[in-house]
Amino acid sequence: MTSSGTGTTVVKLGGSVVTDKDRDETLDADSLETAADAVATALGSGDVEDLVIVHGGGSFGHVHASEHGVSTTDGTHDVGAVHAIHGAMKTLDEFVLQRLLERDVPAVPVHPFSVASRDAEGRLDLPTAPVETMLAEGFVPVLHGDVVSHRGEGVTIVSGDELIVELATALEAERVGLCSTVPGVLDDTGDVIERIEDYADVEAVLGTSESTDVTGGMAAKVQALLALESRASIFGLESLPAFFRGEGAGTTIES
Ligand code: IP8
Repeated sequence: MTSSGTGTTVVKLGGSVVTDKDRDETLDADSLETAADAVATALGSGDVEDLVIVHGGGSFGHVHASEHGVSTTDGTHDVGAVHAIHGAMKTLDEFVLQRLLERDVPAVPVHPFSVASRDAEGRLDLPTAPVETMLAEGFVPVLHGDVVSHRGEGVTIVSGDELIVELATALEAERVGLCSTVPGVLDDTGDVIERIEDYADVEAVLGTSESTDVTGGMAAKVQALLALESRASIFGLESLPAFFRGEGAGTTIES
């Protein structure tokens, strides 16, 4: 499912990287610029050819989702809530796209709310033909955590972590990365855990995120990446260039 020699790379820029998670609807402009620089360099050097970017919600989506009591399982039929959450994510997405376009990255938006849905059991259906065609035509699709129509629930939240799992599987991605504000998954002494093969080995040290995060913090991210067939990594922003070059970065997650 790729048009290039390096395979498809799927990377998520965590909401905690691109936003200030502790201040409502506030961008972390410096970090976003750094991430956008790394993307532009990776594409310019040929280290990465087919690239899909996903970004999280941070202080944009999560604040509204939690205000309206919406999670990945608890939905709402309140159309005002739908617009508040989706609108905040579109605003954040515009900032992300703008920074990429300024660096000549051919980034194009894909809003999951418009294409994805959940069935009554909560299973996500994300049609990926548009993303595949965008890649084949030389674009860099940019998706984001969003609201998603959910049979029997109205809308619920779809996290960027769920999206990277769906995309990585459907696109048979070579490299899957989750860029976070921490240098990897940390143990209880603050050291980066180099490799995780089984969730049970790290359950005790993961804890819960301190900021408002309706999709579950680091524990959910590790579980989502363990569900992948391919090798994934969680790393800090400083390791994003190394990840794009195909070098080891942060914590490798492979079951
Ligand atoms: O930050 C959640 O995406 P995440 C997006 O990847 C919303 O968990 C709308 C809360």
